[in-house]
Amino acid sequence: MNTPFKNYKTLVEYNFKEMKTVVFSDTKALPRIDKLAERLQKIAKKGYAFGHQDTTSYGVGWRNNTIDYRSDINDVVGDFPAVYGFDIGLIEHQHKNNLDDVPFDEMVVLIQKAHANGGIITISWHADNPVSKKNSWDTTVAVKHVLKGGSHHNLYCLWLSRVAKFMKCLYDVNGDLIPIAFRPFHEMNGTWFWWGNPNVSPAEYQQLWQQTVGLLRKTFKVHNLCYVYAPNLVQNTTDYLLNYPGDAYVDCLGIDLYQHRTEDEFRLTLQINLEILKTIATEKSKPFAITEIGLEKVTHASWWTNILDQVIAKSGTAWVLIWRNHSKEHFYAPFPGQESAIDFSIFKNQKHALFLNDIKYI
Ligand code: BMA
Repeated sequence: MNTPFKNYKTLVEYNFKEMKTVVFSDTKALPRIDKLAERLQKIAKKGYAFGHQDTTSYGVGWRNNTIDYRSDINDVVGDFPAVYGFDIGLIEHQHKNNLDDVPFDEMVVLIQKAHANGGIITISWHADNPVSKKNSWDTTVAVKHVLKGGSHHNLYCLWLSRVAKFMKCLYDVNGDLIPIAFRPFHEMNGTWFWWGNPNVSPAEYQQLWQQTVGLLRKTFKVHNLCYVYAPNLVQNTTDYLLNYPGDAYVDCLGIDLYQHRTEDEFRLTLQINLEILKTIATEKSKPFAITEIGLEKVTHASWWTNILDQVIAKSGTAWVLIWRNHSKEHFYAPFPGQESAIDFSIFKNQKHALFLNDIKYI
């Protein structure tokens, strides 16, 4: 193919010799959490773990019926994802279902099942705006009001206590808490969430993050979390670190980016963002991941091998999480018969693209 991107693989190759042993920031973290750090490091040496949001909750044309354990990914390639994304938006109100209508009690069972099978769990939180009580995309100024001393601080503590309660009920069959890669307040450099710039200053965002981690660890005694900081795509390392709350509060570096325009532009953006992540992660000795990615409706039949994998193979990324398969109008992963399904099978068979069976014993 006549493209200026043919050198991707050599450009992004990760030098593992530079990577020190990863230790997570919570000094009271359960042994399981340290195992997750080790695991992510081992995975990144072998390839990258493939993840999918809500993969077992629903897919195109079906919803979990609590009997059949299903995923569009498994329906297409006969193996499940290695990483399982869930979202706890609306847990703050003690709702029965999350913002995408997944019942929380069902989510707990699906998390337990994915963990028992050897999968890795990551959770995001599309929290409602604590001031307006509207959704995450309502940009009414809120962060300064939830910080200590603010008018909505107590309400925020209550909301966070409900997050803590959820995290602390995620037990496995042996009675051990399941390690969770928690990715709150993501895409904070975008304008669309109440916790995003410019609706919040970088200093306020950092305080929000530090306060959140502090409350979870000290007040609510949650020790099964690995904290993932995940901006939306950036231009350089300064941009990436603009809202960074500090090494003592972050365990893993993420990035969210979607293909909205041409393939060439997306490849380049992905390439640049991986270089940025790699530079910062090496310096900080933290694992890194592509925490959200996708091309809506996967309209490019060879997107998996020709675009995604071409850039991220051997990049050192611990995982890559494809966004959700809500319906035929809103999906990011193939389902049987979808136009990229054949390419997805080729992608799945690459040695470095790791699915559940490839990582379950790591
Ligand atoms: C967005 C969309 C929304 C969804 C939200 C949280 O990207 O998929 O439909 O509610 O994520 O999962």
